[in-house]
Parts: sequence; structure tokens; C-alpha cells
Amino acid sequence: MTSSSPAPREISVVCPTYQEGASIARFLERVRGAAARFTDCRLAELIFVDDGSTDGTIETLREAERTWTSPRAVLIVRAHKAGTVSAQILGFRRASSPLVVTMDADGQHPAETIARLAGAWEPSVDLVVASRYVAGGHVEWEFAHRALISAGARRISRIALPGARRLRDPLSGFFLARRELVSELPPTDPGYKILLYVLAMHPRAEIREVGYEMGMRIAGESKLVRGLGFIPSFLREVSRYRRLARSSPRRPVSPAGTR
Ligand SMILES: Nc1nc2c(ncn2[C@@H]2O[C@H](COP(=O)(O)OP(=O)(O)O)[C@@H](O)[C@H]2O)c(=O)[nH]1
Ligand SMILES: [Mg+2]
Repeated sequence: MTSSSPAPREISVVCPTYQEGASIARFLERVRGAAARFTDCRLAELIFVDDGSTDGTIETLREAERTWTSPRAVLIVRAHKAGTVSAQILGFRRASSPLVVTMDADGQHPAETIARLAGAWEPSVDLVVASRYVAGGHVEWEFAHRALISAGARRISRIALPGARRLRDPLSGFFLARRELVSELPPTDPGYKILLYVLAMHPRAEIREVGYEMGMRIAGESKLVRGLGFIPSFLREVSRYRRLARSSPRRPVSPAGTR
């Protein structure tokens, strides 16, 4: 770096975890390897919010917390499984960087994409979403019924939430946001789609989408979509965000001092 180069943009990463014992060590290796190659951004910390995993996830993450320095690893353990949304809000509250990426810890979200999300951010932008459905994006579903469920869920999100019509992949679990956009969300019942909550509460947020290829889980199986029980709980979640958005005072998209 020359003396005139700007300092690399600093990023915190927040990952919700639950029973990822079979994949978490590989995930940690992948993120650390990718972060070592970042040039225009610096991964300051990885914050894991675990909901009482009993399969070794916590032990592996504790070891990273003890030994990692750059990036730091931070582990927050909650007593009970309470969904990813509240876990992610908690993680954003603990983040030290004003720009935070949230991603899954099962290997489906490639760590290299973190740098591309950071590269697409600029001061007028609130959210940079890693998208499966714009140029450069791709997803291959392990089971055909998941493609159908996902397409249906996308359509429902668009009907229910105006903010969700503004991007191609409103169900993405992988995005960069200004910290306050998520950390200041009011607490809500257990849910799994934090981007929908953000879009409901900030329908006019300034958004960019960056294509990425969603991978397969390193190991284990989805904790979210098991059978058709997912559908009614998804519908309840979307209508809750719609209600919350309607009943909450219009908040400024960009709180002063965060840009
Ligand atoms: N803290 C927390 N993490 C969860 C919970 N459910 C799933 N996760 C984590 O959230 C991420 C996404 O879950 P996953 O089962 O892969 O969902 P899918 O990708 O939609 O099939 C993974 O890192 C999981 O370990 C939960 O209730 N609490
Ligand atoms: Mg997954």
C-alpha cells in the first residue's frame, strides 16, 4: 500500500449458528483463508451467535475465540434456539465496525464474496445484498421442492412488502448493511428472514445487489426448511413484519453520523 492509498474498509461479520458441528471447522478455515487475501477491505471480527448447540459447534468456536487475533472471533451463546433474526440483531449490536456482513456458517455463502460486498458499498448505500438472481448469481437446489418453495416465498414477500419488490433476492441471508440498520430493529418473535424485516422497516433503503454462486452445505442439513411446516411459519413471519412496519413510526433511512 502506498502512503496515499485509503485505509482498507473494516468489516465485521455476524453468523448465526445452530448444530453446525460437522461443518464449522471447515467454515472457519475458509473464512480465514479468504480474509487473508482481501486487499480493499479488512475483516476485523467474526461474531457467532449460537443457540445452545450440543454437537461441538460451541467448543470449536470457543477455541477460535481463544486463539484468533486477526480477524478476532467472538462467541455469544444463548440458552435456547430462538431463530436467526434475533441472533443476527444481537450480533450487529455487538459489532465494532460500522459496516457488517451477515452470512450463514454452513459454507453456502462463499467467504470471497464478503470483499465484493464491501467493494460495492459507497457512503450513499444502506445495503449490499448478495443475490442469486442477478448477473453472476446462481443457485442449485439439493432438492427440487426447495426451488419451488423459494420461488413461492419470493413472490409472497413481494406481494406483502413493498421494500421486497426493490430487489431480485429479498430472501438472501447474505448481505452487508450499515450496522444501525439492523442493530436498531425492534425485538420481535423468532424468525429466520432478517432481510425481509430490514426491507419492511426501511422500504426506501438504498440497495445494491451483487451476484454470487450459492454453494452446498459443507455438511449436515438445513435447520429451516424441513417438510412443508416451513410454509405457515414463513407466512406468519412475513405478516408480522408487515404489521410491525405499519405500526412503527417512519424511521430515517440513514441515521445521522453513520455515513
Ligand atoms: N443462532 C441460531 N442460528 C440458527 C438457527 N437456525 C439456523 N441457524 C443457523 O443459521 C444459518 C442458516 O441456517 P440453515 O439451516 O443453513 O438454513 P437454510 O440455508 O435456509 O437451509 C446456519 O448458519 C445455521 O446454523 C437458530 O435458531 N439460531
Ligand atoms: Mg444453509
